[in-house]
Amino acid sequence: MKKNENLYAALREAFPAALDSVAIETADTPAPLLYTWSDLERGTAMLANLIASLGLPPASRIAVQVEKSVEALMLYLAVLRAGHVYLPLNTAYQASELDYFIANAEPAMLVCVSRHFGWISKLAFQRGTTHVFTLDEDRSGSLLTRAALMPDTHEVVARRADDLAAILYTSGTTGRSKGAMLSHGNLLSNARVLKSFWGWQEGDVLIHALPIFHVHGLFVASHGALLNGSRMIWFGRFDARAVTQRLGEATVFMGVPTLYVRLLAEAGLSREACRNMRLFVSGSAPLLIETFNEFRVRSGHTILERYGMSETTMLTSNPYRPENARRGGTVGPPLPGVQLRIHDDKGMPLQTGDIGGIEVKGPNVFKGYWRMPEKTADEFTTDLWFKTGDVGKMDTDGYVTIVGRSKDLIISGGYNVYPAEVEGYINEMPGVAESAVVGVPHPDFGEAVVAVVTARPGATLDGAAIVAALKGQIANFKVPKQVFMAAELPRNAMGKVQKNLLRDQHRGLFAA
Ligand code: MLC
Ligand code: AMP
Repeated sequence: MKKNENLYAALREAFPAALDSVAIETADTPAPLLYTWSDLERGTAMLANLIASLGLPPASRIAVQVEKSVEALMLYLAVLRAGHVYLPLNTAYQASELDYFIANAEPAMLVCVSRHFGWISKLAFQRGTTHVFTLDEDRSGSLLTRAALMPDTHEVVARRADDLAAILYTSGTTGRSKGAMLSHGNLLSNARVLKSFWGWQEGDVLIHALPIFHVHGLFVASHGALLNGSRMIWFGRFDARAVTQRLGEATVFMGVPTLYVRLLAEAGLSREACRNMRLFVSGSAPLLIETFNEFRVRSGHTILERYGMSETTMLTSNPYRPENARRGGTVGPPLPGVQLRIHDDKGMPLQTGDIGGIEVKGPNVFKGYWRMPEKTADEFTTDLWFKTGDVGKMDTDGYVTIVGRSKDLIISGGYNVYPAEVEGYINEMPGVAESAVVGVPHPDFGEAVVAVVTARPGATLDGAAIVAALKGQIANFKVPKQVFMAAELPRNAMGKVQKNLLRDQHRGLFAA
């Protein structure tokens, strides 16, 4: 009989023999909660049985917008187990963003926090969703109440490597977000490569302090610990002081650069605090060389920077060994099994060391954008390499350096913001003639969103009012930290807005 290629089956196989040992310990609940491996197995079985009892069509999308909790992680695992497709949504997304995701993905089932049940369930039912449950941070809500009535054994539904496991929405440079379709095989192959490449070993303990609605926290961090049968110290939200206090009990930490900047601001971050640590990983946004160097001095550890994206999970990584081969400012060579090449904008290969578009191939590369065959085709070359939209170079020894992006994208605190989307909302506001959204250096978030807006003749506009209006419409992290009014936007001879001039003009806005 063919082996079940369901990702959950592989994770389950990696659970330690002592199922009553602790798998996850919460760090910021009112009292610590201990979840054993057996709790994970039984809890995900009950949730998978609940999902199965709904009789959803095969490969249904299950959309989830809830606060981070161990139960939310179990829900993800249960969706895998039940053979459906997990669709995580950032908790910052607002009604219009959610309406789009629901309309586009047509989830059969949705789970949200109870305080948003009224409006979200209305949106979902209007779009054909048949079941809406609630799950709150304190483990209350209809999802767990219903799951508690279910049997605690469940046979993992058979899936092939090529079957869909998750859809992750990622914004587009033009138009609306696209759902990147990731298969069980995409996720498992990447998790296995990282397990061996990063030297996961017996006794490892992961501090998990990232959100679980994006690749970094949901896949890279969670799969890493689960596939190694390793304990996690689980933070619902990142708190630099609290994390620093727990570092001594851990061996692995993963963060976006903002997390490292905030750890460095803690007086308690020292070699002694990091005495048992084996590995600090950074990714999702560029890590400043200053942060890399300062962290090495303060903690005695060299951060390992890696590079990836929603469509591909992890692509490159600095070496695990030897530690001094980790080069600041680079994202390391391609991971085993990943092919990476640098091409010019006409699709021609470039010489080693030349700067161009990064293109990739490998078992980790996604299956395409959900219901967008044309967009999928646009993002692949004719010989089927995925165009990342990142610009970089590769040295003679294979190390990749990212120098920019061909896509107009801002990465703020590890979250992606597409200027075109924010400009769209601003341009709709009464009295606005046009707008340009740019990213400027920010000491905490790496880049911060800033907008420059021109008014229609006769209209009087106020930057603060624009910010206030945007806050009710789009996720908070996309809202410009500042809006400037201008008589006109700078344009080149072709009439294109010169965003580089705006970036230069406002570069010092958040100088540390
Ligand atoms: C919060 N705020 C942000 C922000 N996060 N503003 C800009 N950028 C961000 N990333 C704003 C809020 O809107 C709010 O504004 C104020 O800051 C305080 O909010 P908060 O919720 O208290 O913030 P905080 O908890 O401190 O969150 C900061 C953070 C968080 C850095 C911990 O942003 C975070 O967890 N980032 C990690 C993102 C991540 O996991 N990315 C991985 C993507 S996967 P106001 O105005 O309301 O006060 C990927 C692929 C790969 O990219 O390679 O990994
Ligand atoms: P996302 O769409 O959220 O998956 O974001 C993916 C993007 O994050 C990539 O295309 C890169 O632009 C960026 N990214 C991820 N890791 C790194 C890194 N280590 N350095 C620079 N940029 C990164």
